[in-house]
Amino acid sequence: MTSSSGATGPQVAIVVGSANDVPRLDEALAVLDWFGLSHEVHVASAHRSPRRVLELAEGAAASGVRVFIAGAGKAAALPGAIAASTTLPVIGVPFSSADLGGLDALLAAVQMPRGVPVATVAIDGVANAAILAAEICGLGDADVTARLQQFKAELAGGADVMALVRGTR
Ligand code: AIR
Repeated sequence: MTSSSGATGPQVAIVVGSANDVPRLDEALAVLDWFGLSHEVHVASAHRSPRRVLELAEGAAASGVRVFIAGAGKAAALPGAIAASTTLPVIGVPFSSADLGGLDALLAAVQMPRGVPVATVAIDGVANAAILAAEICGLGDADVTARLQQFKAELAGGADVMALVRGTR
């Protein structure tokens, strides 16, 4: 997918730690589509495929990516590993798991050392991650800003976020 700037990369690069995480992204993809933001999903693990993570992080800005969404469960080093190697903002999504309910991933994503921030959303908060990505992209894009204004007005009018973006209300 190409970005509106004509660069080769998407506006939003999404990275998850396992192919098993991909189905969790459903709400995020629907939100990004509603905002008209191009996106790509990559599977790369900070522990299993660290070189791939580095490659994605280092190559993104030059390809036109504006923001990362990085989701992982358990010992979720992925958002921080990406943030370590890019100047782009990174939104972390801690995924829940059966053992510790996602608290492990939440703490791993949110407790970043000074100097390497990750904007961490709630456990499994993929829709908010996508909305935050739209807000970041909207800083330099009047079309996205207009869509955000519409979005806020719909929320104030009582709209359900996912019903709104899926066009089912
Ligand atoms: N994970 C993968 N590499 C490092 C981490 N923390 C995470 C994945 C997934 C969980 O471990 O993001 O949520 C379990 O992965 P899997 O592939 O065993 O199902």
